Amino acid sequence: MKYERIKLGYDFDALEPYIDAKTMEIHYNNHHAGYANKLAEAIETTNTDKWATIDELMINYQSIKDDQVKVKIRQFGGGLWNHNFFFPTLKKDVELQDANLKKALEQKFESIDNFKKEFELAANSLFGSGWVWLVKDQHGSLKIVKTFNQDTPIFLKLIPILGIDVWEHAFYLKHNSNKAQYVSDYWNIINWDLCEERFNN
Ligand code: MN3
Repeated sequence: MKYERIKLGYDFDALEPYIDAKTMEIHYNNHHAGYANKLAEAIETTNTDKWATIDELMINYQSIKDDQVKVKIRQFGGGLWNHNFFFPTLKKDVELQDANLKKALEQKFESIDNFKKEFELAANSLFGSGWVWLVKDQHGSLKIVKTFNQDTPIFLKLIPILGIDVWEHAFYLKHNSNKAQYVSDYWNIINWDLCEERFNN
């Protein structure tokens, strides 16, 4: 397969009790694999040789002529890209270091608590399926953005720092309809070291 899934890099139960093992297993083995497989199927007869990576594909696919293929790349390529970004962002017991990202967050949102409040508000108010992201724009400024379905922030020329999957499949087994609890649990499983790296790059 040309555009590959990332390895999960941790056990399904590594994020317990915030995300349960069964949810992680289904999310990674079924949903994520499904996006990768359906993308491969969708581009079987389309020449994507010039785009070696899923990043390049998602930034450039609009130049493909076939509208049906474009829709599928948007959906399944987006799903592959978003989850390749999301899973490594999750790790327990990592503190936000007193470094560049923290300073930028405080500058933009006044405090980390305030950033969390605004991020949670965006996630809890997202209607339907989608994602909420902390991104850096082309001027280096931080902002919170939503994308719907499997649209990616890189398509909008934004550099994602972290993101939360607010599709029901990401939380429903454990949290049921309590999306707000899933969103607030998320703060316990952020790999802030990776976010710092993304911010500095
Ligand atoms: Mn998902």
